[in-house]
Amino acid sequence: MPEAAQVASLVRTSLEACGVDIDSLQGEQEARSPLTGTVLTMVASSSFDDIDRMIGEAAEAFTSWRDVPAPVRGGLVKRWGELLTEHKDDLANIITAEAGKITSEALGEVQEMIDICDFAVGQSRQLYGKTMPSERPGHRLMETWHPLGVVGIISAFNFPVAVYSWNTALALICGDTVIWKPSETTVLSALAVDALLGQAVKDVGAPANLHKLAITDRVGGERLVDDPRVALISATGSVRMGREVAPRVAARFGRALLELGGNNAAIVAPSADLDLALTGIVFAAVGTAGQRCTSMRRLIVHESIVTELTDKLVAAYGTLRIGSPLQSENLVGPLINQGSFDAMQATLTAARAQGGTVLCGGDRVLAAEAPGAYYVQPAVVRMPGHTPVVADETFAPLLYVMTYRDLNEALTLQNGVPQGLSSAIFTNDQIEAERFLSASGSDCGIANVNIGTSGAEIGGAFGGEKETGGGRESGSDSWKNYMRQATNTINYSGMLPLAQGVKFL
Ligand code: UN1
Repeated sequence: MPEAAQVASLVRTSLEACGVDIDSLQGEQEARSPLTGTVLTMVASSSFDDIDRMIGEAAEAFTSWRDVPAPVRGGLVKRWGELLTEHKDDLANIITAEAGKITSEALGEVQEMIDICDFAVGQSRQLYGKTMPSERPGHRLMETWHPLGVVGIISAFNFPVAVYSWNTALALICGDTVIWKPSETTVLSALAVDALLGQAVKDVGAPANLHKLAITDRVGGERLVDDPRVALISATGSVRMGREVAPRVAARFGRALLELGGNNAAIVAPSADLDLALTGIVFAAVGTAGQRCTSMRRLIVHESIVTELTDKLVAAYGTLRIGSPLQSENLVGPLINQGSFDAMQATLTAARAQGGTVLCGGDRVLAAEAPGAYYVQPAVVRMPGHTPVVADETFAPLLYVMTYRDLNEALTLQNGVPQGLSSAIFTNDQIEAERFLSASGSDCGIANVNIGTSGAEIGGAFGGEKETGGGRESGSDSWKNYMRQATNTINYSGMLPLAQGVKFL
């Protein structure tokens, strides 16, 4: 286990390298490391007046940024991507220390940011609108996409910077300005990334107020959510949070883009390559200590192979090294805090009470070495079916195993939860794979074949249905969320024919 002072010093060096003023790190809010459970530093939080001022300044900056040509706006994001590349290791250190991700996954998170910057730079030359044939002679009909306004981004601890960057890179090339409320648990990662964006803004001479960082709690977040000057709220987090945010934004006719909980399942069919499936399952269920929105939580296995697969799973779980995520041999870092550990324990108790059998894992480890940290053994629990506990998302490395007889039953189980983010099938039967991807197959926003549920690339749209909130972020045409669409009809006929054949005057 690393010493608390060692982690704090790594973080300070990395923050400084990213351009954060170390002397300014004081205030009333604690920044903790889940590696040790100790305080890394104190930080200042934004007052309600600060947040109000930030919204005003970002709204003002929008009035000039929206007129900058989109490919020139792309130049800012290009520079940001260069700085993220240069500081990839520094940022990964901070993410590891603050979110507990193993180094490889922390580097992967920064790579996702670099990738979305590349994507957004290309997109800045492709904000296409359609032209349509007009029904009237001498008329042209077309659509134009315009910048939207101030975008408020609320992000979660588990991807402290990547999901924010999907939103920000696209919002910036779309001509919007941004206010970011990061998770209270990962403010240092936010400070570093915001400092690099600030540097990029300076380097290309963009308006300084086009990005703002609001370090605040839920109540401060509500100020952002309720303010009519914020055109779009893009929020990532729990279903509970989404239930509060969505109606508040709707009440003022703002736009909301929600990426909420998942309860992601994989179906394993009899024809599956079990070794390939095993690797996909273990990464999806255990990666980021089961704390991804896309983490695999349910395994729906054909009854003919369940014993073979669970034996392999238990053996593979037995080889997983749990410990400091700074050491490359470890694959499982800590849970974010005691609350997560308690929630996992309560869920395990409920699962047992509902007929579940714990096949492996679930216990706390390394408590003597790191008394303030919560390292756990990832758990596999055999369930008799979809009992109530299976319907809830528990943000921990906890995988339920259930069985099925025919694919219809498997699909009913797969779709039989309130959430609809990610899903997968492991099969070598093409008919099954196509059925899974069809309209009557998986009801999730992400449906994969022979790949686990997590680890999506940025090029596709990311998000899900039902309680996951319906939003789509990142690739494909998600950029449209950050723009407003105008329909233009231009009359060059010299006459004024009315649509639908209406005669008037
Ligand atoms: C999240 O957990 O909120 O697909 C985002 C993945 C990552 C993003 C996860 N690319 O697992």
